[in-house]
Amino acid sequence: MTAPAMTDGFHLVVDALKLNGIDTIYGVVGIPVTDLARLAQAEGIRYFGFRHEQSAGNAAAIAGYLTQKPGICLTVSAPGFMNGLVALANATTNCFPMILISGSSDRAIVDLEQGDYEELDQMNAAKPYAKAAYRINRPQDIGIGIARAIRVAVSGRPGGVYLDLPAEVLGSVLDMEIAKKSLIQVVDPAPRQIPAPDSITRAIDLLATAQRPLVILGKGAAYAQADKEIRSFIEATHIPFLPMSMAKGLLPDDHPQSVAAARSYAISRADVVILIGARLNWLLSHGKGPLWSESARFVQVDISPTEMDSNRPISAPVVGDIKSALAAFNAALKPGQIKPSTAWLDSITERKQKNVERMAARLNADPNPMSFASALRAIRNALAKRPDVYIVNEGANTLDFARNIIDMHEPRRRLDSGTWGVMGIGMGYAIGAAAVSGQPVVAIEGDSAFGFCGMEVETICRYQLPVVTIIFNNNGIYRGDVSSGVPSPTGLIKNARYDKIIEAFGGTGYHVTDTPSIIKALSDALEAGKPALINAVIDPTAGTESGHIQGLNPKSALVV
Ligand code: ADP
Ligand code: TPW
Ligand code: MG
Repeated sequence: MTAPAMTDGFHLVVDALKLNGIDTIYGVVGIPVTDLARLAQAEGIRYFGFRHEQSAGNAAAIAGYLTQKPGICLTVSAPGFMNGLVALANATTNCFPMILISGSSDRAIVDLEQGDYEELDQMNAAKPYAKAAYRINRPQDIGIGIARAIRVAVSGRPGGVYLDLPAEVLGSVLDMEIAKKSLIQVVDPAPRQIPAPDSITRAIDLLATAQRPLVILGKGAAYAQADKEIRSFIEATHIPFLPMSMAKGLLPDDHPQSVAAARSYAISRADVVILIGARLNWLLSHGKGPLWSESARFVQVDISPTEMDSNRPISAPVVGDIKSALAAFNAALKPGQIKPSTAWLDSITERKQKNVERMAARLNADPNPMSFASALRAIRNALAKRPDVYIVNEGANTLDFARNIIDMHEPRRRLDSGTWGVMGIGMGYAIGAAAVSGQPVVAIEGDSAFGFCGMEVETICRYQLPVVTIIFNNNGIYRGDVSSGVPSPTGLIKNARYDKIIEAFGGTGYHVTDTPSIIKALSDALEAGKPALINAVIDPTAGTESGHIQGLNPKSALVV
């Protein structure tokens, strides 16, 4: 009799991922996952090795956002896992589907705190920061563990899932026949969630009473890939729309119904607001005054039932997935049933014009050194014919100005600091976006923001990704140091040459001090389609403390 064919935990993890269509892993290797990454690569899964787990996790998260499939991040035990945990928590906060798979040390030793190599109770550490955290304790459970992780990550409100893989499980062997039967190919892991028909009627009835309706599109709407349904609802009803930062491009920013240029005017005067995949969190002032009117009433379309009434009463909750919900709206709408008043539409047009004219002076100025606005105008011009380019953006002033100045024309092309306003997502998001799309990426980075993830420039060069990083170099967090002497808490080194960093890895560096040079550098870099970094010198006095959210700094009653 011949011995039964055997397999092991390493093979089962790779088989389970492949069976579920997962084709890419972002990670940092070491004990006990090095062979797992090697095997995955040998079996045809793309592996991107990073310099820090946080960036690997950010790449996985944004890949999840762009593809509706969970992005996979692979880390080693304890410190590697902890480095990845920030990205997992950020993914959960932003509703991006990802799975952090981490190797872990010997359970028996970890649980008695006997001091193993890289000892940590990782599953319990991950729990508060993830949508779910699981541990696979036996090789025959690898299939079900991965199936559960995938389903949790993408169903309902997407989020981050932690999956703990003890070293022992990876090395365990299992009879091939038993192993084969243990794998699961998930069927319809993010099923449509069709809203109740009466919730659609209630919402349309409320919108039909509105004189001054407003649509707010959030990144949940972008994630849902319901671009056609959303556009036809907005165009059929003529309701003005406001995109949240990452929803820009869902309809083009130059669409006549966009009210981005009259944001506070529209928000403060709207009588019925329909939120589509956007939460009434700090980014929308919690739906409260002084920005919002006390009498405004809300329709909210969201997959998460408990999002309703979280900040303000929602008169017409529509719980379901956005694609199904918008299709239901479109099917139920009668022509002319929802009709914004002409006075409302005219007043918005007028306000938009005024604001655009007011902005024009700042935008058209060409100061030396460059301001945020002048540098961004140059970038906007260089990108004018490239709607395919992904924009990654972080910083304070760099983020606020870029969000307003760089128009988006395609859905899901703008990726930024998001719900947490977190710094350090830039290079990870850029790599993830380039990896899943194969399209060029331009990362517009504050000099401080870049510092959180800058070493990933080596990763970009190693994989020859078409990523152009532009550093808005104002010598600091918000502003540069004005005096010399002891560096201030916000100051960074003066006149740093970030362009030299990429040259160390064979990429192309540009050092630019005026707007024609930015346009040329960016156009050349995009044309080349190779890794490049543009060090753009910005007036160190141009920024403001905390950018547009200065008011969130606590103020002491003692300070006048
Ligand atoms: P923004 O920051 O752009 O305002 P948020 O991240 O606050 O957006 O809100 C996104 C919302 O979208 C979340 O409440 C989430 O539950 C919801 N969401 C995500 N995917 C879907 C979907 N497919 N259908 C419906 N709602 C979704
Ligand atoms: C993980 C706090 C918010 S914005 C910012 C920091 C450090 C950097 C702003 O400077 P930058 O941009 O990038 O040079 P600019 O154009 O204004 O000069 N740690 C984390 N996240 C956040 N948000 C911070 C710190 C912060
Ligand atoms: Mg700065």
